[in-house]
Amino acid sequence: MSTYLRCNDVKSSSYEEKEVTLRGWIHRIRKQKEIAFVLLRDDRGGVIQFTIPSTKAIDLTIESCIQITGNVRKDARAPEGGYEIRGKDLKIFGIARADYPIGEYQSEDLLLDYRHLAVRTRRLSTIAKIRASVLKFSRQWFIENDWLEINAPVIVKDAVEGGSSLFEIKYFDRIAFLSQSAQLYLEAMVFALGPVWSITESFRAERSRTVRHLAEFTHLEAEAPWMYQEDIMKVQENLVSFIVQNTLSNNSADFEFLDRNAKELGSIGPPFERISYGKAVDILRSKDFTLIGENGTRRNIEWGDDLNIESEREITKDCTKPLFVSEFPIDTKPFYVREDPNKPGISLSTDLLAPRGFGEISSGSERETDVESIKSRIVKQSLDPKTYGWYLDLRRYGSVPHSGFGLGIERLVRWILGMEDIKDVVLFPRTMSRVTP
Ligand code: AMO
Repeated sequence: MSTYLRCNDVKSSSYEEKEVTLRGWIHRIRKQKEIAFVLLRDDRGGVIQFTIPSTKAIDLTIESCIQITGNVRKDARAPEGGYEIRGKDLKIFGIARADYPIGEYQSEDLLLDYRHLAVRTRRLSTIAKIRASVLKFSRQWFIENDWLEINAPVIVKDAVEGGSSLFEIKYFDRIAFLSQSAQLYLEAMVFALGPVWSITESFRAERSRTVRHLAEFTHLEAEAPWMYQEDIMKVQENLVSFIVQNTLSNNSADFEFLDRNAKELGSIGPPFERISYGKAVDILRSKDFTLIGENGTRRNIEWGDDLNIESEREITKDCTKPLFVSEFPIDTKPFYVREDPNKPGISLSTDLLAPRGFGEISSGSERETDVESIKSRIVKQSLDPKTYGWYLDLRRYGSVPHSGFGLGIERLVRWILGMEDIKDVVLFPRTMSRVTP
């Protein structure tokens, strides 16, 4: 355990002229005849300049790992906060080879190839800190509201979100799949534990190369008994608002570093706006919004079409707050979604769209409780009802009205940071074309 100070700790008058010891890596180095100016980066991405006689700096290279002891001095010329350290003792833990592959200007592809090193850049480590806060405040919200955290298996036999995006794996002498969603297991647990939630990696073999699709993503999911559509919408708007507001105040320096103007986010709070799917389609039609049809020509969007990335962007581009879209046609939704008993053909489900064009971040619904309806929808969706025997048992033995949702952590962080490409907000992205490092 290190009890060493970090760079930002010592940038204050209380450390002026005091001796301190810091550990980290060489972020930048400029060797002059007598003195070397070194920017040290600590293990939380903070930086401070130290000086050292050039004779002691001969071996030092970018990314060498060192410990420096010296006196803190206030100097307006020092970069990153106006304090520097006059180095006295230097200890070297690991000299980096001189051919460190990441310089100041690099192509996106190279940065992805060297992601194991690029995670040391201040941009990526700052994003990772914000992501950590998003996870921390998610957990805090659930704890404060008395939801119980559970863990679901990732190796499964059943499709939750359709068969076409399943990753198949060899499981001893059988075939199994990587889970698309923990939902069915959360549903099983509401009978035993009431409101439950989980954070699990989910996997989707979607052949879509878009700025918001990953093959592996971090999935926050929640499920609760005796909750109906309106209740589960409230959970989502309260949770998202709590995460946004706490992350904003906890990480204000990080938002500043990333140049993210967070003013608009400051006003995010419940209630979120709501529109029906039908209204969304009407809005898109009134804007002459078109989709690419089967033969490659463009056609108007019609009732029954899915809302794709472009349509969600069009609907939310002028919004400042997240927006719920509800009342989707039941045929566009998976087998577990409940049909509105008062509106045949309409589902009791919602998608939560982030504003300013960022689109879907979460999806939720009331769950179908009738065993026969689920069975026939499973068949209709070309899935094998035999696989779902255990799931159908949940409806056979004390079925309970319940609702839940799934929220993509990367989609949420992408919106909070206003970043176009989802790959930027995950440390080691998995996409159709990338499975290393
Ligand atoms: P859905 O498939 O809409 O619903 O997923 C829920 C949320 O997960 C995120 N997400 C993704 N993020 C990155 N890359 C992907 N390929 C990807 N796919 C989905 C999105 C999305 O809103 N079981 C249901 C939810 C429920 O009803 O409980 C489900 O998984 O943010």
